[in-house]
Amino acid sequence: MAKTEHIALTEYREYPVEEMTLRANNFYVEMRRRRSVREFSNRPVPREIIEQCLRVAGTAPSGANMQPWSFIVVSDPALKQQIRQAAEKAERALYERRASEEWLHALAPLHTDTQKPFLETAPYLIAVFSQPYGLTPDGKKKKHYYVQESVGLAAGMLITALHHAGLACLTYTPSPMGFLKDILQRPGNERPFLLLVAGYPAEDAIVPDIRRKSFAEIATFL
Ligand code: IYR
Repeated sequence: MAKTEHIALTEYREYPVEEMTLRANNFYVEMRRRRSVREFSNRPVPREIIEQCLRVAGTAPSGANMQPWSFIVVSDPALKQQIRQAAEKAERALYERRASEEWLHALAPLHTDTQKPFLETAPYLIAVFSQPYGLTPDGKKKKHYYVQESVGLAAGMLITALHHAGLACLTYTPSPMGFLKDILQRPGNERPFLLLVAGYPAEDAIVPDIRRKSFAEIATFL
């Protein structure tokens, strides 16, 4: 077994506690403004911004450092149209047949329905794929570990990076979403994980008046 060299942790930065407190507070204030948006502007967004946000996602921790993700950025109108048509077909099956009453009830505050115009309006659809296994240069399968967790972490960092840059996004998971693999012609070792819709919000965008859980509800110190 080849041993990996270890190197000094030169990039870590410690801040004085006061500064650390300020940074933590400021970041919370920044992040709590994030909302999932379903109404997008068609204003163009420079590709470099999306590229940098994807670089951030690529810094996520992953099981055994396998980095079991790939990000396919779709801006081509014809592809976006195909994705919208396939997604709306899946949504019709969901809303009209597959979803339980309980599920539909949970969704009611969001006012979602089978129509997904944002899939064509937003400048970017970022399809996130997971890779349950990788392929070595000689074509052998290499197992990946904690794939869902790893890709979830990368997706969270991508959402954070997009928000931090000043863009809006929507975590969109049509079900089933195998069509993404076909339309985007992904290899056999990739599974669609989620579709992130990114761009500027529409000028008149509205969001549901919903609340986040209180701190006491989500955190316990022992
Ligand atoms: N995919 C459907 C339904 C939906 C499901 C969940 I879970 C949501 O948080 C929101 C919507 C849709 O997008 O309409």
